[in-house]
Amino acid sequence: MRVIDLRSDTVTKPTPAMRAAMAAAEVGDDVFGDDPTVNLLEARAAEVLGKEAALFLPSGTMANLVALLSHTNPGDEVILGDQSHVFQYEVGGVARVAGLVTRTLANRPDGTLDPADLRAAIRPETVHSPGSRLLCLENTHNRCGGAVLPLAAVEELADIAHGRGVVVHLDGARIFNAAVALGVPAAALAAPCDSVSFCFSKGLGAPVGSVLCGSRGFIARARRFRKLLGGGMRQAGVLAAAALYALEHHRDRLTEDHENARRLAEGLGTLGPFRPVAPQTNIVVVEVADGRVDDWLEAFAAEGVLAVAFGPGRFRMVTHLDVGRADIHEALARITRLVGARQR
Ligand code: TLP
Repeated sequence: MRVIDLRSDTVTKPTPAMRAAMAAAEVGDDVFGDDPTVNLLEARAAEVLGKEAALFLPSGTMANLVALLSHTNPGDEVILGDQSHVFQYEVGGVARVAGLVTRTLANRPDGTLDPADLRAAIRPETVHSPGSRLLCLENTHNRCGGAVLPLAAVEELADIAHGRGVVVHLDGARIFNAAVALGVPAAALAAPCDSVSFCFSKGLGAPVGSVLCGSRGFIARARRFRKLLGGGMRQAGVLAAAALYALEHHRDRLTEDHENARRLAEGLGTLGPFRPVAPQTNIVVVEVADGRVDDWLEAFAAEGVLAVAFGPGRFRMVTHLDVGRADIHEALARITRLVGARQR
């Protein structure tokens, strides 16, 4: 039985063409700045995101942590959404490693923050209080079901922050999903933000790697923090070649993932136990109206369909390069059979 793995878009395997690019990569010692393929990737990523410079990192988590470290001093305050990946899923590195005070604001269902909440939250450094130094946004927003933050919302929040001396980092792990969904260049979504990270290892389909983009001075600081965290890699061009291949060849096809997510949600919505949230991109969040999430996930897995629990009473399915339209039909057919058998 073919396993249809919808746990995340991180599960993709490199394609033959991507492996060929990896095998042919020119490499050098990247800590010495000598890896031509990493240098090319960083230049290209900075160009695509409209920033001065970029830094290749092993993961999205490290890219965000390096951004937090590079923008702040220990004891500063970072303002971020209560559903953000940095706050929910990065093992508290924001406090434990970066030494920051976290001020969470409620994410609205569309992944944005309320501008009034942001205005009220920003505080200056005084003899008593830590100063708000950094605002973190996320686009697309994972916990909000792959929601796309509209450009106007990002601009408004960034303007408020900048007006009060607060810098802005965008966790753009899936920024190209947002760009494709809105039909705008990723650089336009990054423009209001001082720094932006994005992942090659999600929708773009590379095996490893993320990049952090920003001003030259910021990236010079970030390079030291990457080394501090043990993220300075040596002949990393083998990985950068896969990332470069993904960046050049796998951006436009993200629309297919979005269509497949829509098909998946529509199909699941016809089945009694499930209430899918209409997806905007490649993430389908499903509320379970009948039965326990873990029981359903176990039953799906027994039929070769993998998904993950995603908060109380919810599971998540993510479409990606390694699941085609036929796989979505097949997954729906297997789940439909399961639901039928349970109702009998
Ligand atoms: N997200 C993973 C899990 O950690 C939940 C997933 O399967 O979606 N920012 C965002 C918005 C992310 O969704 C992720 C990964 C990261 C950062 C971290 O990237 P990695 O996994 O490369 O450290």
